[in-house]
Amino acid sequence: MKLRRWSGNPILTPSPDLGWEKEAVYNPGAILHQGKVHLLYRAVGEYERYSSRFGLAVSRDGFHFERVSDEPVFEPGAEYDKGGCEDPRIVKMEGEFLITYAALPKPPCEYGDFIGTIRKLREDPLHPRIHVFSHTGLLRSGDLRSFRRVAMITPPDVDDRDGVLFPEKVGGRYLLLHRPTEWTGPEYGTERPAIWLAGSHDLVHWTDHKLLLRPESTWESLKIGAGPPPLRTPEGWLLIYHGVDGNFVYRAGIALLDLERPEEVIARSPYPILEPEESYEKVGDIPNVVFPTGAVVLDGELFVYYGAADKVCCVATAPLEDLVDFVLKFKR
Ligand code: M1P
Repeated sequence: MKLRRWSGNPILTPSPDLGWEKEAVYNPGAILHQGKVHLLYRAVGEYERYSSRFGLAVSRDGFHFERVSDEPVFEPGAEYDKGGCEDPRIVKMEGEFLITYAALPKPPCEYGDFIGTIRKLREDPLHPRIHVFSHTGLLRSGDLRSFRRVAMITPPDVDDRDGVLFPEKVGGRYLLLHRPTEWTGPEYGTERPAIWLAGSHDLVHWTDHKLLLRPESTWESLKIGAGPPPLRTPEGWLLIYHGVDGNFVYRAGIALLDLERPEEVIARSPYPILEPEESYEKVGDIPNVVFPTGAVVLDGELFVYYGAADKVCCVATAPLEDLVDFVLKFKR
């Protein structure tokens, strides 16, 4: 089973009038709030530093979005995110929004020539990428327009992004999915960067790290990372994630986790549910990328929001029940 792209994709493209987002808008967090889908999107205004910030757009139907402001709603500022703020994921707990994001202590330009790499990738999609060091940061917000930094919540010495909170406590603890790049090798039980699960009582101190999913199929052989926050369904937590293959193609996969014991994987599809096919997914700043980061359910239909080719925001949908039935075909 595949997600169905909206025929009107992309839903958000860079605005040439807004200097801070004129080059790329992608990898958006999503949540339903006051009857509207809110998209907190990553924005890039120039390629020299390639530093990202967040903008906000809203929609009543999940397809047609309008920007809330001409200004970014959140920008780099702390020691641990002064190089950039990327790939937000949103949950609402105890009456407040909690946002995890990739926090860059140094901007991408300090790791290499980003604009040069983008130019070369247009000719050769296998051209080596620039790897940028990041942590997972946590924000609180009451309205998604103003934010308060809580902490950096992954270990300071580890490159660790794709930090994603569960939308509710499980077994009395907050739960976090994350992807520590260096936790590979026989002592970690995974040869490639994988999705780990951790628990916390205060959202700041995270312990009990467990390997949850490691790359298995060829299409995810290089690394995997969590996508939108897991969705509660009667059958289990539905987790959409991204997988990267040896040719740097990014696809979306799906798994189902036990509701009370999410460290137990009930089912996992060996097939991706979305892969780059359309020109806006194949050609952009980074070619061949679909990168899901947000999901909402409207009248039983799952809307998955994703970044395409690190350039634009898109949406693809599926009946939630059908997706659960699909993944249950691949029980563990
Ligand atoms: O360029 C594609 C993606 O590459 C990285 O993804 P991952 O989380 O797998 O390391 C990130 O830089 C992501 O933002 C980007 O879309």
